[in-house]
Amino acid sequence: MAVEPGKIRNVAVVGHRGTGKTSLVEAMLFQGGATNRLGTVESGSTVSDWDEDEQKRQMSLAATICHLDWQERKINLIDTPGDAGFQGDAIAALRIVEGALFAVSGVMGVEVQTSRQWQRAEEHGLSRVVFVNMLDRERADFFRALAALREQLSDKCVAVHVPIGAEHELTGIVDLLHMNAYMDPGGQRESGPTEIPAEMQDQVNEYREKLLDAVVETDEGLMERYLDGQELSVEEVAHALKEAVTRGEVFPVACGVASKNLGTTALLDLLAEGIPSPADKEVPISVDGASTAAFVFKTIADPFAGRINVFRVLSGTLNGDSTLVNTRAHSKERVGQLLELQGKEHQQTQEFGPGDIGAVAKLKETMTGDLLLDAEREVEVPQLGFPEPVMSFAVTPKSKGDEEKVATSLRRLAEEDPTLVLRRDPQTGEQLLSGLSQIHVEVAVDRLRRRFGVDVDLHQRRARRAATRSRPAAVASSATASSCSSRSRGTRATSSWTRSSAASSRRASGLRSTRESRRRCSTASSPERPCRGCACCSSTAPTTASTRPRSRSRSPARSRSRAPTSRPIPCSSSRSWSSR
Ligand SMILES: Nc1nc2c(ncn2[C@@H]2O[C@H](COP(=O)(O)OP(=O)(O)OP(=O)(O)O)[C@@H](O)[C@H]2O)c(=O)[nH]1
Ligand SMILES: [Mg+2]
Repeated sequence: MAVEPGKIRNVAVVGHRGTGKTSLVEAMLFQGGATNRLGTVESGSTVSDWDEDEQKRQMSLAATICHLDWQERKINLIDTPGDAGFQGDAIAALRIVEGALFAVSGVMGVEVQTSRQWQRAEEHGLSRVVFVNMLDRERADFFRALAALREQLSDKCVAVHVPIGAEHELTGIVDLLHMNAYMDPGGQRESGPTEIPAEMQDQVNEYREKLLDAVVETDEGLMERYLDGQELSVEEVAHALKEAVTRGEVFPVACGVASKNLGTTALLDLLAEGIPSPADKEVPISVDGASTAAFVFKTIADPFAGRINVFRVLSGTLNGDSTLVNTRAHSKERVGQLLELQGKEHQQTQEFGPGDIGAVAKLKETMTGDLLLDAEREVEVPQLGFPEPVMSFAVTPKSKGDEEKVATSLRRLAEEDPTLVLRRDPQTGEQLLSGLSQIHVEVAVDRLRRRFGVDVDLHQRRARRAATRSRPAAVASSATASSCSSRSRGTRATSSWTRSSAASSRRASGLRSTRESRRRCSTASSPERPCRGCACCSSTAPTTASTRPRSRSRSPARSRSRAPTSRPIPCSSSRSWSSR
């Protein structure tokens, strides 16, 4: 039986790297009874970080879909990676949910990715809840974090919980909405609510008043009664809060300690009561006229099960054993068995109703970003707006004859992660792998070996012999070789690396000198006023980031990714790339 849309809550768990998103999802699954023990990131036992690479690096590298039942609602949680190199999955997740749960460190407060994702959630009009985590850590301060949220994200951020104690002396939290307290369960299941400690009464009253002020401001009827001095019931306030959260007029701020499962009950109550269901909010991607429509926001390349597509049902009910049309490929897709995901576990199911999140294996052509409809229709396929890759490396197989296998496996990985781009350089003939960061590309190489049994080496790209202005030799030769770490700093570092390596490759290959080429060239008069691309100059000109002709069609991000050189990568660890 499909779950009614009014009983579904779709929540993307987002935030800066290492703020405890995976631990928080783990705690919610545990508290909701979906699991029997509280796994930890350190021991690699969480539901979300099930991938070997994630466990090895102790960070999420891809979105994981989980679900639990709470207050007779089905809460779909999408745990997303916080690292900027893996932001593709967070971007896609934010596109298909009604609500975003922001994990924020109680020590660090608002960080770069927090602000970026907040901005994205704002663009999509998502309801937002914040969880200030890690309050047991030294220098953690809930009230400082709250002030930073109000100052840097929105002054509509308002506390719905406050901590009891601080740092190592944190003993629980107070739920200001229901006016009760939860004590630290020390990693066990949280037990029922208890009385608010008497010594906290003044502080609790102060923050409860701030909460009521924020809520009644969004509801005129309630405001009048509040100003008349009438007592408002918990249900009334909760209802008004939910309406305000749905409309984006209040952003509730919860708190706790994910790794100890403190604050999870109150958070789950808040998600169930505060985040709107698919029935209460406009569908994130509307498809006119389709009775059944689903949007694929994630593709998993499983070496055994093949391609698994994860979708959000936009309208209608998706049944197993049915046929749908892929609007991009204009092809029919036979839907076989439907799957409900819980981390890496798949459970077979018959159907998914409107608003629900599910998965399907073995579709022929469907990938991330595709729309599946009941019948062929002219519709605009929504764009997810993934960032362009900023780093490119040449990949070569360790074993001769593996070229085709490498290309096929990399294509499978790129299907799974659209921010990973594979292409062949038409000039050098090299197979290039581009990603959002060095670690992004490293992880892809690790996955090639582990999932597909292919070992590859990564190299800097060879110099391209593009038609460019020549560069004064003095500049090129004076550049010093840069290190791997300086390259990773960005555009400027990449340019200096490019200059030095292009110059050295020119020397090494015995190319004609700039003087010689000028003699043959009728257009260039001096190195300071170089030729703009005749054949003789282009063959001698070092191809640098600063001298490369600008292509209008190319985005700045793509331009930055070009770092031509023939050197092997001076990797920070100097270990073989393929042995990691
Ligand atoms: N002391 C303390 N540690 C925590 C808490 N929550 C998480 N941690 C630890 O913080 C580290 C990062 O936690 P994760 O759950 O992996 O954080 P994340 O946000 O999922 O990280 P990414 O997926 O890499 O963005 C792990 O070592 C956790 O055990 C907490 O409330 N208190
Ligand atoms: Mg994580």
